[in-house]
Amino acid sequence: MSAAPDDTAVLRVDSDRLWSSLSELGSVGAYHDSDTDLEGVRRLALTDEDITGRELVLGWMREAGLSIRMDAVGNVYARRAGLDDSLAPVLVGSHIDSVATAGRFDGCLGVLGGLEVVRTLNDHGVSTRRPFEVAIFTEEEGARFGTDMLGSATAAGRISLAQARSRADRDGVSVGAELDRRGLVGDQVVPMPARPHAYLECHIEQGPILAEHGTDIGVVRGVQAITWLELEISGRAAHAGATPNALRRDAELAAALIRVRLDEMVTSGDYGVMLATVGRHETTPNLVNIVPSHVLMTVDLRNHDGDAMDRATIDLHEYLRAVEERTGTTISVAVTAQTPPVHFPPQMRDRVAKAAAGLGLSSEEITSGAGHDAGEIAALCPAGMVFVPGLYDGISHNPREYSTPEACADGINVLLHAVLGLLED
Ligand code: HGY
Ligand code: MN
Ligand code: MN
Ligand code: MN
Repeated sequence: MSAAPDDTAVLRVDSDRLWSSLSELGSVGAYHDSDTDLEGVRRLALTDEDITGRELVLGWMREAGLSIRMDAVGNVYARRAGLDDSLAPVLVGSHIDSVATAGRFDGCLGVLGGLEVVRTLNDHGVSTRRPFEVAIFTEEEGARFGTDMLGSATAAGRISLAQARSRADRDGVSVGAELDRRGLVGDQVVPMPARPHAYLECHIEQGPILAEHGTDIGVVRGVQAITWLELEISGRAAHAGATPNALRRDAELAAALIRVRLDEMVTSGDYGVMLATVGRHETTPNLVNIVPSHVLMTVDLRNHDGDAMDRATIDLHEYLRAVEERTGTTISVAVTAQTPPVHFPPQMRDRVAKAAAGLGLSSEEITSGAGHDAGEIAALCPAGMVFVPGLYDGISHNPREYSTPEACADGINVLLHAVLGLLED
């Protein structure tokens, strides 16, 4: 049993300290967002801003007495020893890389919340039977290197280290080159050599449900399936005025037909509750009087139902063939991310629900719309997530992303009390 000098049931995190950590990290990669006239955060994975953010958080972790190790894809594991240090650790964490138009909470709450749990245990001289580790996963967003949850997927073995290192950004810079250049290749191998005892991640909901219901905590039942495609549509540049319609191979027409078809697939209900997004779209030569010869477009599909997602992906591929036929273009498809739905085990959901109840907080079960590192680490050990509500319809991947100091502290108090039980398993 741990030598807890005072009853751990009364432990609470330091809300001001958590908030100031979120604010300070949020100032790294800050920019003025002209769309919202707000200060946004831009800390794409393995950029100077991400490295600066990592160094800030690693400094705090060392100050908190944590021993730092890193794996071959730059994931950080900061460890607080247990009384029996031979036992598998309880792991918490998330990511601090961001999308290009981010707020201060996505991912950061899970990493800094884990650090706040350590600081709180330290403040109260609480020792724990199991070791406790806080992870920072590399390139969770996929915003720079184009695949979702790259670091945690490599740690869990869904993608190989070679696949991870070979992912390249739009300038052709690879993950491997960046990791090597920045000295972020640790001595720990991937997939993770030893499975954690359990994993928990606190994250903002990034949607409107908890706030609409006035619920304090989301007990996450799982993560929906994700499929990312990169389509390269090749047609032929031609004069906009002199080329008869029948002779055109218009890449933009193909792209438009695909986008409308995606909307039909979503609104038809034929594929369950599905979402489709074309987030990236580049037209060449992008000039007023030339029929576009080339379009690069991404497709992001989300679906709660794995079978419906598979059907949608097959039907979309078939539709692309019909578009080629109709427009005389050729369309190449790269699948850049593909994850099935993930279901978190009842025992982890119970721990989160009980911790919330013990703190007098209301909670409800919810499925995550967004992908998370927890969805990857769930392949290694029992995993779970704690959601906190956001304001403004829970908007995220937008500088308007916001949650309150109270909601963040509630979420991390739930994380604290859920892990305290796991640490004594
Ligand atoms: O794509 C996602 O859902 C996550 O934010 N990376
Ligand atoms: Mn996130
Ligand atoms: Mn995100
Ligand atoms: Mn995520």
